Amino acid sequence: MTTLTLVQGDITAQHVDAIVNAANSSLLGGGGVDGAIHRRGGPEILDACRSLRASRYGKGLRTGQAVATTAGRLDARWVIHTVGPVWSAAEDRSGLLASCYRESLRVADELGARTVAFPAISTGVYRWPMEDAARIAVETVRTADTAVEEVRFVLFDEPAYAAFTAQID
Ligand code: AR6
Repeated sequence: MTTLTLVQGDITAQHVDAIVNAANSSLLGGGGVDGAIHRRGGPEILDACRSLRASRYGKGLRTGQAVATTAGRLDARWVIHTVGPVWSAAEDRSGLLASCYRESLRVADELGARTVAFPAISTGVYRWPMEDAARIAVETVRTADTAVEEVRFVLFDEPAYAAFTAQID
């Protein structure tokens, strides 16, 4: 049984086995939660991402996929980088958003991570509406076949926290 917990705050301050990053396919950093993770985690994470680009991910990480690196100076053992879909009103990309959560948990299982913190993937720069993103996130984690014991959603602001709370209650 996986326990779902909700926290309002900064994901880079969490003490967990793995912190999930809402990255982009370049794996070379960006703004939002990605920028915060690299800033607080230090250059070791970017070095590891560059190595991945030079080896297995020459063309970048595809949307909906996930890959792990060191967590550098963060209070975690790993960062799991995943690439959320950009919101589209014209096309249903919810399968790709669900895949981010499922693939991140699959990678967490491979690593032996027991506690995993997720941000609200795709809800910032990628503009996914928060209520819908919260529904997909909670549904996917609830139905995932994983040995992870705690999934912690770390929501940056009150509207995000409220949207996730509405899905859990
Ligand atoms: N802790 C927790 N949540 C945060 C934090 C934080 N420190 N900072 C922001 N958020 P975003 P995306 C929330 O834009 O939409 C990057 O440039 C934020 O309020 O970080 O998946 C990447 O490199 C929002 O609810 O990720 C990509 O290019 C959520 O995290 C692109 O943005 C996700 O917002 C990915 O866009």
